Amino acid sequence: MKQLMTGNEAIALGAWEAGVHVVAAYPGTPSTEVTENAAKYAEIYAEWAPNEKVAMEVAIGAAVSGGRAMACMKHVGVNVAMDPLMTVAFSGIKGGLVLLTADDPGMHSSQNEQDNRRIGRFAKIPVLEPSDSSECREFIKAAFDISEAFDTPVMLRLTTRVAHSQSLLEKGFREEREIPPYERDPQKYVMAPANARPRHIIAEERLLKLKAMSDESPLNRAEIHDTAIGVICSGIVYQYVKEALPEASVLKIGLSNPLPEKMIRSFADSVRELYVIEELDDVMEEQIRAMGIDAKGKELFSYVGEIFPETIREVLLGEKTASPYRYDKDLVVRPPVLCAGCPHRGTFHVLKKAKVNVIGDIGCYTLGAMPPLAAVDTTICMGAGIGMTLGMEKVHGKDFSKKTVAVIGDSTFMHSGITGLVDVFYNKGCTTTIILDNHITAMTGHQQNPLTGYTVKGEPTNKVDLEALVRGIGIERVRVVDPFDVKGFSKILKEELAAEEPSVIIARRPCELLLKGEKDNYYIEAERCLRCGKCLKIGCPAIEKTSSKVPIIHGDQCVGCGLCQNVCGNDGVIRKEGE
Ligand SMILES: Cc1ncc(C[n+]2csc(CCOP(=O)(O)OP(=O)(O)O)c2C)c(N)n1
Repeated sequence: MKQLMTGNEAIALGAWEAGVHVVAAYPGTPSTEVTENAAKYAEIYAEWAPNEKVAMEVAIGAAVSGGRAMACMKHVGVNVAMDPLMTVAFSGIKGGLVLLTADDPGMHSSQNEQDNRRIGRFAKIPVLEPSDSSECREFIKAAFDISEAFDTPVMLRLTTRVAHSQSLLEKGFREEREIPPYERDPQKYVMAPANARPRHIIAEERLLKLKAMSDESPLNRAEIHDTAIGVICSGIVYQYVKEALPEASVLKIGLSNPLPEKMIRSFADSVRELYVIEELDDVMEEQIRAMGIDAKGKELFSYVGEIFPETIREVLLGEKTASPYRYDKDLVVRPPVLCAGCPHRGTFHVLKKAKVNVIGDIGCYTLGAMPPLAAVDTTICMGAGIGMTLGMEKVHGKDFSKKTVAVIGDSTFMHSGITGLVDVFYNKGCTTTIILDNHITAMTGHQQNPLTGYTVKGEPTNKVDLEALVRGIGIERVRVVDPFDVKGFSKILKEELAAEEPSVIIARRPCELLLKGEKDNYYIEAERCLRCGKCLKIGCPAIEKTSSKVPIIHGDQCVGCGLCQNVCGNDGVIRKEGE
């Protein structure tokens, strides 16, 4: 029976059908659902690793010992996994190894946009780019086959639109694969210089063989129609080209590294005007021009953001059509906000009141940068905040640290915050780090992490003891606070900022969406309201400013967290009796 599936669901299905044994990942939009869906198959061992590097290493171990394995991550996750990736690209594997990268042109939910096809080329490994869900499922199988045939890790690159859009496909059967007994092969896998040098030569030779294969591969195909315009494209752009230019000839590239040179030459010869249309970087165009082929690309299309069918029609045919994807004129702008009842709101209220510099990190708490809280100074990448705070201290002195905090979520701390804290301790910083422990990886949709006590399959597991971990590093000043206890938190913050030693404050309260809190608990009494606007300054979406200056608490949104009552200067916020 045919069913609609997202690209991410289709990857999980294809991997299951391909007999994959291990899927290791760290969440990150738009890749997360691959692992969540893979975890539903009993035959697959799936895990959330603490970060992408570890996920990659788990997958490498599984593949080097003969299993089929996949590591999944968003584009920036590959930056974290690059170290093992660059060397396993030399050593090769035994069972198939696929690195799934989900890139995010347009930065729908990312801190940057980067074209990971470049990383595939840099690592000298094959890169496959499906253009819909059905291809996601077919390409993942092809990726495992190529991986084993050429003894190489393979990158499967999705973009947001392929990962999250749906198309029809039919579920097949799993091809069970026997796991061979483990065999030692230190010459291949101990990448000391003497062994790594010959492996580099092998990797270069492999690339030549892959190039020859690319020219024969059904993953690449020429669709010759009207030869006035010929377009070379890959991934989702193929769908856009078909929609925008149904008559044009198209060279659809499914295996984009290494490119099929012969195929490209013959396609170029058969069309009058040749265009290379690609989102983000000119990865194919650069190589095609280096072949001496005259093609137009980035002089017409941007290096920035997504390309749409309308863009293609406008650029190539001069037809201006309203893009259905640009909503700016028709819709009210709704900036992202922390949810009603979000524990992070309490933390940022306290930090704002204390007038401290907040060196932030990535998670829901990045939204503490939005007005009216506007409390966060920096957000660079996961885990960056603690090290950055130490760097600032080393430039501006200890007094600077006494009015500065690093703020990091529980999942992010486990991902890449621990080593920053080790640096603070080792190099005698006095930074105060606030770990926002909301018991979940909230931003990407509630994934488990090493502090939650559950696996990706929802099974109970070992739970890292956060306080013991921090103390184990050597931090002696460890305090736990409730982020909604404004007075208590403010007092502890003052004490820890004043300390000459490094300290950690754990702001602990579960994500409101885990609690599914009670509704409609509070209201504002006009007689007691000072009309001071303090309750509005916490930026709760349940509280609305009114013309009478007495704000209203919307019962359908209030979850009864009580933070507005804590910040009210005159007991004007009242809890409803009997609820
Ligand atoms: C290297 C990298 N991997 C993954 C992501 C996606 N991502 C952003 S923040 C985050 C974790 C947020 O969880 P946590 O730190 O617990 O904060 P919360 O959202 O729960 O407040 C993830 C997975 C990313 N931006 N960068």
